[in-house]
Amino acid sequence: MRTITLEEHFVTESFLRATNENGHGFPPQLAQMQSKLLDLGAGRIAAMDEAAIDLQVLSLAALGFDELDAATATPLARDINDELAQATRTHPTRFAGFAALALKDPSAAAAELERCVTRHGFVGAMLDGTTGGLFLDDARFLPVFEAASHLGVPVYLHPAPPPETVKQAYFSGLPGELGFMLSIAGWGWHAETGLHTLRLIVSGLFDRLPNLQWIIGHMGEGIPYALARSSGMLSAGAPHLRQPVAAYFQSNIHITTSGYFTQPPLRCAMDVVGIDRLLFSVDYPFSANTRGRQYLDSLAETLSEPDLSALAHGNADRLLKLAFSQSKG
Ligand code: GRE
Ligand code: ZN
Repeated sequence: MRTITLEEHFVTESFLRATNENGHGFPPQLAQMQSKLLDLGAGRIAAMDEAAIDLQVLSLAALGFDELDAATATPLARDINDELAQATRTHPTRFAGFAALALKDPSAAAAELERCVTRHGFVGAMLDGTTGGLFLDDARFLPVFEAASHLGVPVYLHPAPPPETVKQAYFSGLPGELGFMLSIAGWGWHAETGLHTLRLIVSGLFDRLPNLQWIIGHMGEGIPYALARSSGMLSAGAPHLRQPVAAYFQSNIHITTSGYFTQPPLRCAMDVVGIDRLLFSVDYPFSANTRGRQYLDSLAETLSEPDLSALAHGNADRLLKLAFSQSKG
C-alpha cells in the first residue's frame, strides 16, 4: 500500500554550523542522529525502502533555529530550502518538502513560503514552537498564515525546546538528563504544542483564515484525550468564535501519528476527530521507519481497508494535493 510520512527530518551542514556557532546546536544526547539527518540521498532512501515507505515529506529538525537572529536565520532558511529543493528534484517520487521559515522577520518568511511553493513545489511549511518567546497567535505572524492560506498549503506545527524561563520553572532540578528529556519528547513538547494549538484556535486565527489547514503530530499532542473538556471550558468564554473549539478539528486541524506506535491513543484520536483527519507519520530518524511500518501493518487487524489506506496515504494525497503519478502502486 502506498505509504506517505509527513514528519521526517533532515539538517544541512550550514544549519549545524550556524547553530553550533551560536552554542545551541544539537545536544550531545542527540549527536548520533546527525549522520542520518544529513543524508538526503541513498542512505535515507534505503531506510525508507526497508520499511516500504514511498514518500517522505521532509522538514528541518530545527533544534537551535529559534536562537538565531533574523539577520542570520532568514538567509539560512533560504539556503536550507534550496538544499531541500535539490533533494526533492533529484528524487521527486520519494521526497516532498515542507519549507523552513525564519519567523523573526514575518514578512520575509511569508515571501520565502511563497517562493518555496511556487518555485520549488513545496507542499507546506513546518514551524517549530515559539519564536523569541511568542506563540504563533501573535498578530505579527499573520502574514505567514495569510500566505499559506492563499497558496493553499498547510502549516505543520512541530515542538521546539521551551523558552529559558519555562526550562527553569518546569524542568530543572532533576537527575542527569531527565530534565532535558522531560522538557522535550518525554512530555513538555507535547503539552506545549497542545497548548499552542488551543491558543491558535481561541485567538480566532481559523476564523480569520477559514481555509488555513494546520497539522500537528504525535497523535494530536494530547488534545484528542482532552478535547471534550477543553472545548466545553473554552467555548463558553469565546463568543467571538464562529464555532465550538472542538469543531476546528473538523475544519482546520489534521493530526499525524509521528512517534506514537500504540493503539490506545490512535483509537482515541479516531473516536474524537475521525479517520479523515489522521495521517500516518514516523518522525524519522528520531523514530525508526521499521517501527512505523510494523505499527501500520498491525493496524490492519483493527482498521478497515479504506480507513487504513486513508491513514497511510489517502488523506495526505488530498491535503498536500500530491499527484497520483508518484504512486509506486
Ligand atoms: C523530533 O524532531 O521529533 C525530535 C527531535 C529531537 C529528539 C526527539 C524527537 O528533534 O522526537
Ligand atoms: Zn519531529
